[in-house]
Formats: sequence, structure tokens, C-alpha cells
Amino acid sequence: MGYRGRMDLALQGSLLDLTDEMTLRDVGTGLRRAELGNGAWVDVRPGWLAAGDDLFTSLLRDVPWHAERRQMYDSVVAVPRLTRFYGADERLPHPMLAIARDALSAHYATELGEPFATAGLCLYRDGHDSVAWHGDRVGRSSSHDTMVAILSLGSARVLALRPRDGVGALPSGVKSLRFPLAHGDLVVMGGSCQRRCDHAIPKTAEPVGPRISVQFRVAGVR
Ligand SMILES: O=C(O)CCC(=O)C(=O)O
Repeated sequence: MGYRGRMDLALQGSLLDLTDEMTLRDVGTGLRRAELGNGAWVDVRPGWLAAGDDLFTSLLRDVPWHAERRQMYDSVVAVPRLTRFYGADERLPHPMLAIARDALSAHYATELGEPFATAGLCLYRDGHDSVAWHGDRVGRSSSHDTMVAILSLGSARVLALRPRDGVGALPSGVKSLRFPLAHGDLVVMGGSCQRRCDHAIPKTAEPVGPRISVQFRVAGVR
């Protein structure tokens, strides 16, 4: 299946939307919190953005996606996804992202105590693209609680989470928690999650099309 066909596949889910106008729904409605232990938690709000197809296609087309390379043993390999980071002072590539960031800042104001400021965008072109186990522990998040809020667009992929030291709220025999994220879903990792847990987007053999992840973070956290 070609890139175009896979993009169509990615967008089939939104045919079920009841509105054809892009709409950001209330953050709190239908939001469920999973407590992971040791002060770590994950909020999931399915269908936060309705009819987000135009946002997805315009990000896919307009963002200056960047292919990173990294050292692996004695060779340099391509990182299996494309990225673009928008700092606090940069204009976001679509007005809906600023609306989403501000809605998150308002919803979590009391708990977070500061606004979301930056947006990291990642493009997973297909099921071969992924990100390995890691925590967002660059900056204050290495020592302080924070939140990373992710708007997922396009093909459904799984966000996997596991405690770093094996200590946490996972039932015995369960190695990781899996949060399937569909087009328009919101997931927020909060509290001590970045310090206590690692997360990953595993590769999949399923015939998935592209997915774009938009991660909102507070200033000074990567
Ligand atoms: O793709 C995602 O939703 C997660 C991205 C992520 O973990 C990261 O870039 O740090």
C-alpha cells in the first residue's frame, strides 16, 4: 500500500465522528486517570479533538520534519521517526495547536501551577517507526513532578508505560501498561511519571499509516 493509501487508512477512524467541523472538546469530559503508584499517573481523554483530519494533513504537509541520526556502538543510524521541536517563543504550525495548549494549561492550572509552553512534534511514518523506552528527564523533570500532554493524530498506535525500577502499581506478571491512542485522543503523563516510569511507542507489524504526536511540556523540560 502506498503512502497515500496508508494516509487514507489512518483517517478512516474519523468517519465515525459526529461532526465534520474540527472541534476541541472539553478536556475533563470522559477523562479517566490511572494511578501508577509512587505518585505517577496517566490521564486519558478519548476523542478530545473531533474531526482533526485537516490538522493532521496540514501538519504532515507543512511541518519542516527533521530526520535525526544518533551514534549506536560504532555506527551512526537514523532515528526511526521524524521530529520538529517548537520552543516557547516559536509560532506553532497550526492555530489549533495553540488552542489545544491553552485549553490544557487552563484545565491543569491548579495541579501543574504553570502553563504548557513548548510543543514537540513527532511523525511516525508507519509501523516501522517507533521510540524506544525512555523518560522525559531533561531539565526539571529529572527531579520534580511535571506533566507531558500528548495529542495523538492519524493512525492508532500504542503508548506503553512501565516502572523504571520495577516498583509500581503493575499487577504481578504484567511487564507494561498499554494505552492505545486513536486519532484525536489526549494522554497526559503526570506527577512523578517521568522520573518513575519509562514510556515507548513500540514498532508494530500492523499495516498502520502515519501518526503525528504533539507533546506539550512546560518550559525547561524535554
Ligand atoms: O509519540 C508519542 O506520543 C510519544 C513521544 C515521546 O515519548 C517523546 O518524544 O518523548
